[in-house]
Amino acid sequence: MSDVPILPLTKALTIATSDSGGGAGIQADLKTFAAFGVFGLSVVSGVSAQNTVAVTGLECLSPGLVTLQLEAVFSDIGVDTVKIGLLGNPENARAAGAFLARLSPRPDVVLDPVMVSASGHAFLDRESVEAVRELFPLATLVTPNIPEAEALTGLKIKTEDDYVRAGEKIMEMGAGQVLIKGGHSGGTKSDDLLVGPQGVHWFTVERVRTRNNHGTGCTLSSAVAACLARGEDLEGAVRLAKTYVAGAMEASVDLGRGPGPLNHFFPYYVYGKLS
Ligand code: PXL
Repeated sequence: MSDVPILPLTKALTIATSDSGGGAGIQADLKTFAAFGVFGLSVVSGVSAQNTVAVTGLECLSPGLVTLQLEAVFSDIGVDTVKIGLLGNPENARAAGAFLARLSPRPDVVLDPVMVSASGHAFLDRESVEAVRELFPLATLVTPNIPEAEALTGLKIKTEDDYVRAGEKIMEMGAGQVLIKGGHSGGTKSDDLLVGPQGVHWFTVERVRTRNNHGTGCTLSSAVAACLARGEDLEGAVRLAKTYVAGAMEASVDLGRGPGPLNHFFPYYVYGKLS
């Protein structure tokens, strides 16, 4: 008998955009699902031309094709959890929202309100941000970083109270729970705040000193979705996801001239020179 592990079959779906550089977007999401032993499904909303330095192009697929992909996946295969990443335009956000709103029962949805790439490219105009905000009532968890939470709420986030107020404001927009990610805060720790109906919970990990942060947000939200698919509760899923992202950053890859990608498979191998 082989000693390959046998896992219960769980399925996570990402609705997001392709990153030709392989570090963020759909590619990061599918790698993350695979690292957690969750079968990954993908509905592609758009295709970006990018590397570690810049985003040089982004085209969205039609909302009709987004809906057809969703129908194909849900009608035959089924989905335990959904992660929503960059949808790219209001039409595709509305198509995804309309489809998910009709599902009963609806799987848990982890929504990463992606606005800016690690290389500094602004992905969404005002109308697209508004369309993403309209998806919040469908989301079990929304995972903004500090600049995204500030853009969504109009608040400045500096103190612990600011985190709480921003999380509560995003819950008022309909999100089930909110994880404000402190990665942009500076300091030696990377503190995230989970705000939910039961109160707040801080998660702290030691900040990983690397400039390779391309795709960290995508990876965190996908890891939460994967852990939920495997039956973790939300707090447990966030804790495991944060530990996973820290490990993947420790093992990150010096690829390209800008911020490189994570090593999503660090539990299985790292890259280096053979001695
Ligand atoms: O990490 C945010 C993100 C999401 N989706 C795509 C991206 C990025 C960041 O670069 O490229 C396609």
